[in-house]
Amino acid sequence: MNPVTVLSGHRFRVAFALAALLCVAVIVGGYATAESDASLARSDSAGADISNGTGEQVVPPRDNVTVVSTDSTAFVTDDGDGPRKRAELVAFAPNGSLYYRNESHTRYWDVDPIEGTNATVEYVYADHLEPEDCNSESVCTRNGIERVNLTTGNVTHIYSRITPGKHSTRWHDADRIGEDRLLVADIAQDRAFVVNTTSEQITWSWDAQTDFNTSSGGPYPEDWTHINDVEYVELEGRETVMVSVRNHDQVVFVDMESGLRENWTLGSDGDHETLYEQHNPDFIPEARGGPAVLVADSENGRVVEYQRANGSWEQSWEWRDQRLTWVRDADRLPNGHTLITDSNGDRVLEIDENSSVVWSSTIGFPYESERLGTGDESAGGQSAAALGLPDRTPSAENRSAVSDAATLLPKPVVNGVAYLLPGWVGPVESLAAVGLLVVLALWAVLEWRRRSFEVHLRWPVQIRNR
Ligand SMILES: [Ca+2]
Ligand SMILES: [Ca+2]
Ligand SMILES: [Ca+2]
Ligand SMILES: [Ca+2]
Repeated sequence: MNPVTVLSGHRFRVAFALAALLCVAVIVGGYATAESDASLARSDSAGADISNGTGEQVVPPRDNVTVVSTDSTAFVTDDGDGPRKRAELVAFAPNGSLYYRNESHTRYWDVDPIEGTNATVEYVYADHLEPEDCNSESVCTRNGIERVNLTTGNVTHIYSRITPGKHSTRWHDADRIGEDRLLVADIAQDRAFVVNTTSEQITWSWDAQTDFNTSSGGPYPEDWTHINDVEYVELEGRETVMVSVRNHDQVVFVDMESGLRENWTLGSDGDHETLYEQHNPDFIPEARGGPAVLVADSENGRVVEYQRANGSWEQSWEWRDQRLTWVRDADRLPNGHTLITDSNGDRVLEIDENSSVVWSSTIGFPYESERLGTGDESAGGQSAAALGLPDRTPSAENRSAVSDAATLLPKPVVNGVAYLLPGWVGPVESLAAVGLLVVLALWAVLEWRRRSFEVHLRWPVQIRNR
């Protein structure tokens, strides 16, 4: 077709303006709905009465204390008003009131109950520091592990180290494996290590470069492996560390003496059918119906479980609903329920053995959650195969055309946009935001081409007039 026909007149402008308006309408509609939804005004406890469980109810009641660490989308340590702007460590009492709250750190990550205590946990935090506190010309991050008695509020320092920069250098997980031994997922240096917290000496480590090429995974060195979780497991009687190598879409098993056990690796780089930039895999041993691994399969927007059968991993369970977006934790509880942390869905929920939701709380940008009294992560739970858990995926009639369209976009794009935008922005609003950007960009390009075409038409005239 002649470009003049395509570009002439204002018809294309009307079409672009309508498309842009439609996108804006979806975004505004999403905001208005969220504003009118009182539950989205947060269980986030700002201003709530903190009186160890005797204050007003902020989440639905549930047995035992539930501890939630939350992430933050603030890129600097400044204060913000939005629930996703501020990271916090919160605990809810069985009656749904606030049991504990602290927001003194920039970010909160993995939180673990301490064995033999009622309500004491250890958690990983990150503090963004200014150059003057870093002895450097650029910013840095203090990554640390602290212990808190949620009842008394007494906080104890366990261990911390400073890493340069802030993006992709913040440790996400540490697991206690002895009286003075911590196993750390060192995202900054692409390794897992064990540190003696008394001597502060590193007694064991595994560097991902031992087994992975730097051309694999994410961009090296800025965010190569994104090792975000470690777990000490006994595999066939041998001391083993299970490592979540997020940017390689895999969970690996490292024998603490002989190194990587390749035939146990779950997933492979770029095989997004199996895992897609996962978080927080939990190992369920043979004694509890495994070997199985329960994983928050983040970019795939699902919780998934794999069962070891005949020397390989086979999918044994899958759970997702319309809202689940960028899930980052799932714990199998001793009663067969699963506690799920829906990060971009701003929610922590519990599903029962029929895969039905039995408890759900709206919480701004949670990273991980623990139900006290049920053991660390999935330590007391059985495998999906042993429990016969039914899969749950949204049926076609429960899906909208817009959310189906959202699934066609690259998942990291949708989740990335949702990560950057406020809490009321879900997949639909993210799609509209991306659509708006595309429409405006295309419009600009066409306007520019049209203008250069007109200039091109005028040139011969100008030359003739010389
Ligand atoms: Ca941990
Ligand atoms: Ca862990
Ligand atoms: Ca877990
Ligand atoms: Ca957990």
